[in-house]
Amino acid sequence: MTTKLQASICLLNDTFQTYAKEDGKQDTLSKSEVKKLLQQELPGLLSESKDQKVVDDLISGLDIDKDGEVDFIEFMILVASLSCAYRGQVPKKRE
Ligand SMILES: [Ca+2]
Repeated sequence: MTTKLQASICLLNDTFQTYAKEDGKQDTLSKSEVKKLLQQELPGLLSESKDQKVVDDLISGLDIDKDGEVDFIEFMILVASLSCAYRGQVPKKRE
């Protein structure tokens, strides 16, 4: 039997994989792949901002190590942040 949490983890992996593989590089999302993923899977996130610069900044912000791609860990940081925001919780700043 698969639990709901296990199914959720599989879905997160599948979602990342679906968009990451579009350009042939399976382990990372390019900027355009990130944009497509956000538009299709989190439509509210981008539609709230009509300002292209805000959208670009959001996508750039996901690329924490600034290598020009969003890897699975960077994607999961977005998912974790959104999950916390959904609960109305802001992660504590670590010293
Ligand atoms: Ca990166």
